[in-house]
Amino acid sequence: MEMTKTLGEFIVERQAEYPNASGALTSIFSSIRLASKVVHREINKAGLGDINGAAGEENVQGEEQQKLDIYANEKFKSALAARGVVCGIASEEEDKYVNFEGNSQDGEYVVLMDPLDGSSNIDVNVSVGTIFSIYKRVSEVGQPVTSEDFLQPGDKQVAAGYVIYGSSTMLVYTTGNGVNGFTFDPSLGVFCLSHPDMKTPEDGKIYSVNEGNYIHFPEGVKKYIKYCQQEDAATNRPYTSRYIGSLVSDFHRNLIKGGIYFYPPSSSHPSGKLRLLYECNPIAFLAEQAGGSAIAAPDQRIMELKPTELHQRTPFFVGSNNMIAKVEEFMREN
Ligand code: P6P
Repeated sequence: MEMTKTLGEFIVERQAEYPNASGALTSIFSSIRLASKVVHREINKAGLGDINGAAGEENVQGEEQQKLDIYANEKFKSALAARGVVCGIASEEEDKYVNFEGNSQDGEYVVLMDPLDGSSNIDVNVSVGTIFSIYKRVSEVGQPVTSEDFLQPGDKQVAAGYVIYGSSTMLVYTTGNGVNGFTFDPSLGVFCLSHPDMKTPEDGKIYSVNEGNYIHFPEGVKKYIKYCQQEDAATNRPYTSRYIGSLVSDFHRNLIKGGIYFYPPSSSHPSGKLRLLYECNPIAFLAEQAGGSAIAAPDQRIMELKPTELHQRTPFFVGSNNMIAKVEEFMREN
């Protein structure tokens, strides 16, 4: 049986897609791949207790015990700082953006990430993910990064992706030329191409939303949810409700099967809950590259939003085109 292509081989082969990045993106993906393997290993031991202790406890070696999301943040941050092509990062786990000293100041890229999204699910053994977004810096090479490097609209992303630590660990990414998925083979220690050229169905039967917030949703969103629940064979309704509480997991399933994930504005979260820069923009890039859509409101593409704050939140609707169009219709009418 022919060996499938590894992530490393695939990236080098496709390097021509991003000629102006020379080997930089290859190097960045190598860092992400390495950190993903380390986090995969720790997550798969998490159930053994001493790994996912809260920050501040001491483990058996007397080291400061770290929560897994802080652990993941440190692993991705150090892997990205090590190669001199990334000049700084922003992370859900860091209040401010982080400038990388030394020769990294000559780096031309910044990376924004949620190192372990959905980490509260770790303790109950539900799959979680890492989300990353890569931009070319806009500040002067050789100087410290500035906030402008991070506050770029999603349309300026040069690459984005996620790692899902589920029944298997997968890395799914795009550089703007389609979406490809790689499954980690722990026996070989490599990510192998398992989902080439991923495309999401135009339509779907799955809707993913926390219906516990229903009473706080805008009228149009409430009406869309009721639409999903109505009986209508011609339009495959009622749809199926699937909500894991882990964005990467819900999005990954819907990407493959078709569906819509939404975290609307509500009275408790007027701007929604999800973070624009390192959750919604990268997921939106992947969705659009796979033939789907991602909006914050009717006729408002996520990737056109001009960020003003590093950790700003946004309402988020992402998934199959026809389902996004339908929820837009309900929101326009109400
Ligand atoms: P709620 C996890 O905390 C997260 O950021 C996403 O991964 C997930 O989809 C969402 O929040 C869950 O939020 O309010 O429904 O528990």
